[in-house]
Amino acid sequence: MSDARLKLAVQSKGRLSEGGMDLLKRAGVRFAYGRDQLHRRAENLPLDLMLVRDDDIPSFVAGGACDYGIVGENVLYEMQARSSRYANLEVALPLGFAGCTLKLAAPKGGAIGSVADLAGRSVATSYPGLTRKYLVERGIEAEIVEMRGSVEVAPRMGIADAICDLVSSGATLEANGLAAFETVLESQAVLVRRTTGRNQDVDGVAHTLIERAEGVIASAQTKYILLNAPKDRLAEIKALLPGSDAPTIAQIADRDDVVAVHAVCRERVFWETLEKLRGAGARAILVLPIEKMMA
Ligand code: PRT
Ligand code: ZN
Repeated sequence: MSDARLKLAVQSKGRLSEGGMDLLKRAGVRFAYGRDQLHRRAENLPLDLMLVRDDDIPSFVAGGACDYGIVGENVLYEMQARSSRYANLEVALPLGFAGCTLKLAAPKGGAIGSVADLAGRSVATSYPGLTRKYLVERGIEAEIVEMRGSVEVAPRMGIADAICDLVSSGATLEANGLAAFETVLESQAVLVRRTTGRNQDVDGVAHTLIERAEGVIASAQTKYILLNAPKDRLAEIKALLPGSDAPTIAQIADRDDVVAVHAVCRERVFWETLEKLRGAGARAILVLPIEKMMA
């Protein structure tokens, strides 16, 4: 056994840190209690965290200071759009949290309502690489005004005609009288690594972590459904179970007309689904969370 330890870069504070730490915790990683602001050492896996600003993560991984990193696709692809230094990075696993969208937006009811309207105009953004690439690919010549933050105030302050910024709920756009008219990128948190030059032993640790993370992500949206179904409507009920391939059908003591159905559902189970199941004659419907999964 080698003594190689996986160095994983995680955002120290912000939208990615909580989701990242939560995922690691649910993947069974325990950290030693420590005062160190920059490093955390896992107790039960050869894994060390480096707690840094999210914008530094692509360069730490690309340059080899860290082996893997958790970063938003927005930051990863922005860095790649800006410089070939980041061409050696790849997504090892999409992590399913910190979802957001990079969108073009302009003042509501104004002159700009489509990408074509941006010709000869200016766009304020913290994502100059992605914004420029998007416009160039569509043959639009517009001026890019780079801002570090508060991009949403740019049109009101006369700094730019439109903006290209991250949106999640849309409340920030709304509050600033802006309307989105185009999606530049759909983003979520991802695990990144170098395409080449990785250490095999470190990759072994990463493999364990990735398999566990896959289980955590899958089990978060997978549910176990139990219900009683009238035998003569079984086909109808089976068809209503979201993302389930082969439910278990079991006898119920002293009942010839009703069977018990147990199914693993790999899609979200909404109240509407339960209402439809009941409408099809299902009774005693239970939806249970799944704690861990391994195929
Ligand atoms: O200090 P450090 O540089 O590490 O942190 P940071 O301030 O750069 O990052 P942080 O924590 O704000 O965001 C980290 C990552 O979270 C981003 O790179 C995205 O991948 C992801 N993410 C998810 C978001 C949002 N959702 C989001 N809503 N990042 C920013 N926002 C902004 C958005 O631009 C808007 O201004 O939040 C504001 C509120 O959004 P609405 O639409 O809900 O109003
Ligand atoms: Zn940042």
